Amino acid sequence: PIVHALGATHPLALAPVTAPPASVDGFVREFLHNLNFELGVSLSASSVNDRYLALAQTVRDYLMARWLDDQRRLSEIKPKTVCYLSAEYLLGRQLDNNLLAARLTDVATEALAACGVSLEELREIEVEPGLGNGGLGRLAACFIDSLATMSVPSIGYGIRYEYGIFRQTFVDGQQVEQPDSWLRLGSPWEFPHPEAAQTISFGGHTEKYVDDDGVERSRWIPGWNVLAVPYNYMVPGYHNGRVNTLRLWRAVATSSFDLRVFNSGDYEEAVRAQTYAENISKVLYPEDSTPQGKELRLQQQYFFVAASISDFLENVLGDGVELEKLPSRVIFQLNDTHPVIAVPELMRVLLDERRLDWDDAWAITQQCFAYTCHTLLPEALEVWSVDLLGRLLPRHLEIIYRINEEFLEAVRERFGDDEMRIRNMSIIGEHPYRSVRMAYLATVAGAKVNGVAELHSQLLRDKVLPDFDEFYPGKFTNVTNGVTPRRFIRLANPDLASLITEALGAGWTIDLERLRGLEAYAEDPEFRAKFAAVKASNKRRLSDVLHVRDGFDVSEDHMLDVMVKRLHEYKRQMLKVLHIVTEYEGIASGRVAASAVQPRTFVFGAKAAPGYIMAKRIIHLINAVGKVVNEDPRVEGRLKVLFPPNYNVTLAERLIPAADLSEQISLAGKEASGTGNMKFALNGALTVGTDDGANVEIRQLVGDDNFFLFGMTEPEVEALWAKGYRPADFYQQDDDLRRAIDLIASGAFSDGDRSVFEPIVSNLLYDDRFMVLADYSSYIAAQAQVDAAYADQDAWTRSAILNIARCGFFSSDRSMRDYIDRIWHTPPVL
Ligand code: GL9
Repeated sequence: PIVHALGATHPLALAPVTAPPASVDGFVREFLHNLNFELGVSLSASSVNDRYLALAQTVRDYLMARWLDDQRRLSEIKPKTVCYLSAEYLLGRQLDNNLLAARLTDVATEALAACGVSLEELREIEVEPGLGNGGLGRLAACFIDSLATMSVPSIGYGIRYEYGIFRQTFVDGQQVEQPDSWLRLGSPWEFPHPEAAQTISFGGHTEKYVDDDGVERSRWIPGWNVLAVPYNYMVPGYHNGRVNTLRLWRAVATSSFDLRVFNSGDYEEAVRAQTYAENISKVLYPEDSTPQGKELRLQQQYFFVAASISDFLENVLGDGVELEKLPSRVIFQLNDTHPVIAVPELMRVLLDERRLDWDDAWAITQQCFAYTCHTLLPEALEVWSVDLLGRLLPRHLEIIYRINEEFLEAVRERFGDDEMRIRNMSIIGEHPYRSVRMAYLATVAGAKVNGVAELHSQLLRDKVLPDFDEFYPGKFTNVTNGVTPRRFIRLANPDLASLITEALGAGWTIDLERLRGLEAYAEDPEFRAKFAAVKASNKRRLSDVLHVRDGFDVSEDHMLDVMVKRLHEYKRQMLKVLHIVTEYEGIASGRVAASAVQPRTFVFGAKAAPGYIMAKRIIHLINAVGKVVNEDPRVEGRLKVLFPPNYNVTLAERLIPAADLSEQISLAGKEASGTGNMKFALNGALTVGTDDGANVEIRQLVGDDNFFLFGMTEPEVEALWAKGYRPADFYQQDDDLRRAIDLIASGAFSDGDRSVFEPIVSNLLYDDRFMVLADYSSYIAAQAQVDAAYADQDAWTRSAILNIARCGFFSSDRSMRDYIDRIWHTPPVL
């Protein structure tokens, strides 16, 4: 039993913590209690927000006994624990997921109805915590869901940003960012523990001293510090009663901060100093794969990993554990390079605080970390100038230097004085300025290094870190990404989920390979008809949402062609635009009859990093093309371009189930994996895609007949670069391409002003780093195949079902099994 005794004598204080009765009456009682006693309002006087908050608290109450029990049990069992270190968690709305996990959806619906309250209305007012930029942050959210569902001891560590990813609006078709004040109406899912704050230091200097044993050591005399306050979130497993923890840190000023460091006897200055400290967790950096090397960002990174390591060692590990045993108790998984400063931090703790000698500390550290790389773009690999790092974390810089010295020594021993190789492998880069290469540091320190799809992991070994692969045989591995079927099928597509359950029984939600069973149903006309009806109904549902949100309507008899992901040149939204302009130009010029065009609605969703000018121009162009195409009567409404602003997890959950066609059209070798690609396929959209990232594995699984492949392969891309890529040649040689680009250049989408999109046109013709023009003709041909295939609705539906049946591999549960088997060695603890 879960007893919290503390010398208590009252029987209730000795009794186990229990959940309220999971009946309609029990739920009503708990809900009204929370409304009255936690929110201080009567039902009749309550606002929708009050009711939402009371409902959230009620759901929490049902999960609480399990959460407390799991924490107590794990502190007794002391299993090896995964500490997932991630600067981002793109969680999406919590209410529905938690209701589902706790099997409370039906009870809650009925209980609320009995109170005259609509669950649907409460669902809709939840503001999603957008604490991530895109795929990488959403992956972290899928992983913690899977770990909880699989009963794996794990803690997610991250940052509680006060402002998440910005809210995107369009003004005259151009992106304008608004702050995301997601905490404004209350945050019922979090549990702050200010009393458990950690003090995190920065700045100052180091000094040498001789310790009591006569050993010369270094110590850090920091210049200032902040408090890291933990905010705990429940991470419930699906139908298994397990509740894991996500612990996000918030920066709060210490009292000594203003007193010791910044105080000039000036009250206003002291308050300003406080603001400085609290800035650390103020806002998520909206840069997607182009780190800007800003000091505040390094502060954020160190802030959360230092707090997390200290929390694990002091609060989770338990007393009396010999540090030599640390690797049998923890694996810190580094989600990209953002948390890599954790490596010298653990070394610092072991050396300076726990007084281990270097070799022991290093031996431990090397077993406690593993590193996941999420990119291949060279500009995305983080480097910190030695200047900045040394100013903010002087002791850590010393430690990094020593790690590098010993590493390069070992490289020399192995390969001889190959200075070229030494320079290439050094953790410290010299050009254009002295800097720390965080990916190299992670690779040297990590027990394992993994990429996120087969192709990506291969390219990582062959192209990005070949010397390291040679030096560390067996260190590199692959774990292909996955997505949680709970959120992205069961919750996002309830009608499809019911249809699958009807066919296969309920087990598929936690054993996604069972979707294979749908292969037989793909041949069943009755099942196909049901599937088509679900798709149609999802389109209507999407249309309702977009109508209310943006005034858009989606026609049921249009093919729904969706490209949703961050706006980045390598992802090639521009290629999609050229396809649309080509279709439009054909009609507008009279060469193609509108009636001959397969009706299609193109949907875009994409945020651009606020400083990424070209990405913002492309957003402007998409909106401009949309306006012209949608309003031109010659098109007869057969082509529609919709670009709902502020694409986020909530919108994804509506769009993906309605999609017919999934656009995954990055230049081969650039998209590490993609995860949207998996979500679409699992919801029965067919993919038009390049041989890139996890598209490769999707195509292998679903088969060429059920996938529209186009474009150069990665080796072909390399070969074209090597021979000298001249985009203008493609423009000259392809009439359709020339007409499309000329139409954009003519000002047709900018009220005749040729200057507006001129930078896009020039970039395509004379630079085109991501080879849009080289893949254009192949893409247009693939789209013609798409049109032809869509004309046979029944065959299309069959392909869609086969996509679902064959994509069970892409469950994040499978990704977790791979991490456990190949990297973590942390079995479930039931
Ligand atoms: C990314 C890759 O670009 C994606 O291909 C990959 O699927 C995800 C998850 O592994 O990681 N790396 C990266 O920096 N982002 C990714 O999506 N960017 C964002 O999260 C915005």
